[in-house]
Amino acid sequence: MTERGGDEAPADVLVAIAGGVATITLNRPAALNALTIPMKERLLAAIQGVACDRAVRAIVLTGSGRAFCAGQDLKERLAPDAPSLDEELILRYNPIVRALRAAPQPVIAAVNGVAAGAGASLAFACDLRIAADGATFVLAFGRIGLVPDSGATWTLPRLVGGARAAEIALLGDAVGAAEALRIGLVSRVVPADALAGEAASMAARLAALAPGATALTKQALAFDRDLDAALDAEADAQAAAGAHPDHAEGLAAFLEKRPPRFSGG
Ligand code: LHQ
Repeated sequence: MTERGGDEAPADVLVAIAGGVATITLNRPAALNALTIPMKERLLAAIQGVACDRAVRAIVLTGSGRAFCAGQDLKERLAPDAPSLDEELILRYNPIVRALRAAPQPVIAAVNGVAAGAGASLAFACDLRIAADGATFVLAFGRIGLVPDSGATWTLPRLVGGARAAEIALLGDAVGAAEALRIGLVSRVVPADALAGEAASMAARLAALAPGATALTKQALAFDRDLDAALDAEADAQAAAGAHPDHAEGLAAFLEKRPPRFSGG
């Protein structure tokens, strides 16, 4: 396993790479992994770093301790020289969301506990969400006189539909794991002590797939497309995937009843 951290990066964002899977862990548990400016910069660097690592074929984003991420560190906002809100979004949050969406690898949010504010938005921006049974999602913005950000106004209605998104975003009530599963906000809920294993096993399955086709599927599933654009994009993606040797290898493996050996690239 490759560990990045220690001398190379402060420990509030950990990156571990093993078996084609990069696990990025928000690691500021005493503050429920609330995001400071340097932590956001390290998170962006971590995502960008693993996104361009050809050995990485799936990414897991999770938190240490009892929270996934409590969003913006609100104490930092009280500093007299705190950047303006829009500057903070444009310079630091939006690039993180874009990096999650632009990464060719699928990103699994392993939501181990509370995901609040921009912490919930980060989970919404991932390709897959699995949750511990005690996890909650809180669009806590209204409580501090802010509006949902970091993509949540765009991702949440597309994940759960407009009616539920309006309740979650406007009322700000915590959505528990069981409710999140019921409304399609997450695809799996497991006992807390099984979450890391579940995420690792899902990531390992993703990592064994043809990476080019997986990247194309991720792009094609981007839910900002209208149907016509999606149909065109599916055709383009299929042409690109089909032209890659991994497609021929996958077909051959199926016909020969053996596991595929994807070359990637
Ligand atoms: C925290 C935080 C936190 C600092 C817990 N900051 N310390 C973007 C643009 C720019 C700026 C503005 O924001 C944004 C986007 C956003 O993310 S805005 C939304 C920010 N997040 C929130 O409003 C959530 C605030 N936190 C909470 O509501 C609660 O802490 C939750 C519901 C997450 C958890 O509640 P509890 O389980 O009861 O835990 P707690 O409240 O006791 O927190 C434990 C510790 O973590 C505590 O520290 P302490 O030293 O007292 O033990 C909290 O102060 C600290 N903490 N969230 N966001």
